[in-house]
Amino acid sequence: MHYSDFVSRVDNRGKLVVVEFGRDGAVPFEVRRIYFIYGAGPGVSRGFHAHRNLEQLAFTVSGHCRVRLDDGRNSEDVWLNSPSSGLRIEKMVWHEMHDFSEDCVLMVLASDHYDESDYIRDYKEFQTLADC
Ligand code: T46
Repeated sequence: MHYSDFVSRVDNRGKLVVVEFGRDGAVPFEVRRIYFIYGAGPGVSRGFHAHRNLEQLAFTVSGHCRVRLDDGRNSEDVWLNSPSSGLRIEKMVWHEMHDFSEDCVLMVLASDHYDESDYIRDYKEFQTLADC
């Protein structure tokens, strides 16, 4: 499991989280796209795919959700619940997002532009390509 911790400035006015690209190593790739997922709410699940080449870093700006990561051999569930800690979603890792809180805003930094051909949305195909 790979997390990137962002610099967090805390004082009596609240918290300020800094994500600086290409400086502190917290984002281990060049960011070419940012997207947000929100309004998912309880009972909704998303994802269910792997990426052939895309590298991503996901964190919750607010709320929480559970992410299942599966490399074809092992799977692990982790909770995303902090704006100051990003979860690395590496290429060729099957991922699913579950248990969104109603206030969840999931922000994802991605290493490339949107390209549907980069998605593997069939689990059996993923397992074959992951050489399991
Ligand atoms: C991922 C997880 C964490 C676009 O047109 N542009 C975009 O940049 C993205 C991300 C999506 N879309 C379109 C494709 C679909 O028609 O938006 C629609 C919903 O996308 P999708 O069903 O793939 O959403 P999720 O939540 O299942 O997956 C998303 C990302 O697509 C994916 O790359 O890793 O979040």
